[in-house]
Amino acid sequence: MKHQAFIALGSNLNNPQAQIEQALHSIANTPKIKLIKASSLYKTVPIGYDNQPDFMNAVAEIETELTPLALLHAILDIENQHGRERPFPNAPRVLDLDVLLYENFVINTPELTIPHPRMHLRGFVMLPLAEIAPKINIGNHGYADVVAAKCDNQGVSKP
Ligand code: PH2
Ligand code: MG
Ligand code: MG
Repeated sequence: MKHQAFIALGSNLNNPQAQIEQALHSIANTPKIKLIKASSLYKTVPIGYDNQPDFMNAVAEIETELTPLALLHAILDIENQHGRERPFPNAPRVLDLDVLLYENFVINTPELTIPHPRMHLRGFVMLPLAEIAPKINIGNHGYADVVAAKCDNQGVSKP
């Protein structure tokens, strides 16, 4: 069975644009994942922990035969291939890949929460998502384009 899912990509270390572009290739080359669409790259101000470089962010639509947990493990492998380290929460990173949505599944486990619990508040997620899937539903928050319009004033711009 093929499942539609959306992945958020973020980087603010070691040539963020190249990190995101390479990660999109890695996603496309992962068995049981087909890359359907990638958003533009967005330059974004850091949210949560301010004292770090600006980010590049994007969102990808995929089709996958992986379960949600297997998909999570596949993207964590890609993060690790890029040398991801986790010194503290919201620390600067070479690559962050998050599962945003997996069909309309609602999953609440210690390892994985879908829809991503903060996505509807984050311009750096919602603007790229609304670019490629304006009418996708964000859990019970409504359409991506409507949610994105509410969080557009967060230092998100095209580079
Ligand atoms: N990721 C975070 C926290 N803050 N800010 C921006 N602009 N972009 C991100 O990808 C990001 C963030 C946690 O994953
Ligand atoms: Mg994240
Ligand atoms: Mg993450």
